[in-house]
Amino acid sequence: MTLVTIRKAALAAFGFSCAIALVPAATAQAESFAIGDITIETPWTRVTPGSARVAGGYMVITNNGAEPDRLIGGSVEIAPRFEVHSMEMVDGVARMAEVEGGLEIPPGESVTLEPGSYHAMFMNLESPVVADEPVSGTLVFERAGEIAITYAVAPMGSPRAPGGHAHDHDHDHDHGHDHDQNDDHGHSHD
Ligand SMILES: [Cu+2]
Repeated sequence: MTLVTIRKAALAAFGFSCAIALVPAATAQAESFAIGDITIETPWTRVTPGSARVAGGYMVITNNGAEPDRLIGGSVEIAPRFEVHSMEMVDGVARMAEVEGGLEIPPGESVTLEPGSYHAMFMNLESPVVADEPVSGTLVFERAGEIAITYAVAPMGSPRAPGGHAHDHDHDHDHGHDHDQNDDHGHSHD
């Protein structure tokens, strides 16, 4: 009887290690990422015209912890500079600006980065965003630290993540400024 018990235990251990070994393959195409108390869902960007100098990065960031955290930086493989921007209407004109001190992610809450709102901005693109070529990068959080993520690629000008992610807020994005579609929205970054 003792022998049988041991063999069962050995089988259980074998099964367990197999399950662990499968995890990397299963998550290779995942659209969500996590580090510490932070989860990042569905990072996405958009195909850019060949002449584009910037591209936007969008995602939903959730803080599952009890303390506030901040998105304070990041990087992407296709551009030397990564910024976190806000966008708001000022006297009928859309203005965007770098979020000073990082974008706060309050405990227990989610912050959505999306066209027309907060977004990551890839500055001074060295290569365009191309369909079906996900963009690798990192995000840096004040508390949770640095995490590697991958942005899925939506069509040029798409208002939402590829794959029909139901996030269809009814913002008025058609306010005539050129951030969403064009390559240079008047920033004077060098
Ligand atoms: Cu921007």
